[in-house]
Amino acid sequence: MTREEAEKALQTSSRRSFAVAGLAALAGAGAWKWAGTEENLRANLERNASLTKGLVSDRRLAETYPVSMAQTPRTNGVIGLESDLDLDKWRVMVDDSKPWTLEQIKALPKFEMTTELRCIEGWSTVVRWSGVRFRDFAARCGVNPASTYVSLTTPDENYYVGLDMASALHPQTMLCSEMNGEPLDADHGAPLRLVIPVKYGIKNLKRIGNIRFSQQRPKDYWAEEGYDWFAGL
Ligand SMILES: Nc1nc2c(c(=O)[nH]1)N[C@H]1C(S)=C(S)[C@@H](COP(=O)(O)O)O[C@H]1N2
Ligand SMILES: [Mo]
Repeated sequence: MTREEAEKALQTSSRRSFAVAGLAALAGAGAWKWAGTEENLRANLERNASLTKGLVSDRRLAETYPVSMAQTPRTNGVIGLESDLDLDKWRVMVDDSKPWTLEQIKALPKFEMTTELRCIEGWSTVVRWSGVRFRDFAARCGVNPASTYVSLTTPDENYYVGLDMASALHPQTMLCSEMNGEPLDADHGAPLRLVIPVKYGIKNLKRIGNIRFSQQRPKDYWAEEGYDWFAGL
């Protein structure tokens, strides 16, 4: 499968399976109490992820390392981090209408991994990351069934990345709140950042403010400067 074919297959499949999941979700009570329907959605999300061998798949995991190798990466890139942040008022806004607190996100199943943060400028650092899988979060977001992309931005929208759905739902893509066992500091993206080891550092957006699901390829800060939109490894 070429990347183009894989992307097309993914889009068709996402639309179909999200539609099924969406209907199931409507039958349920609220986004928070999906119990049965959440299972369906998760199965659908996983089917999508495994369809995308040509792009990114569950079988193509980024390498993991022993925790003992973890180090603190340099602070690289502070676009969208310039203003002070009131952690008590901070929320992740989903599709401009559904706010999540850090506590709500951290109540999802905990996920930890030790992977390399790779900057496109040529350095990399092994880091222990803790938080939750993005797919677990997405499964509870009441996602528009037709969505094929995800956009993430800082609260001020000065830094923004776009992801294809398969990469967003990859099992190692996470909403990260801790680095090497400590809550993230401001420079590394407190209180919540994206960690996506199948992509270069540029996609690992710090200080998440907005998450939007869409059918159009979202704008992407570094793609606009000429870097590959996928920025995959
Ligand atoms: N908000 C925001 N996130 C960002 C950046 C940025 O400038 N602003 N730079 C990216 C780049 S290029 C890299 S390599 C990583 C670096 O993460 P670190 O500072 O935790 O090492 O953050 C990414 N996330
Ligand atoms: Mo980077």
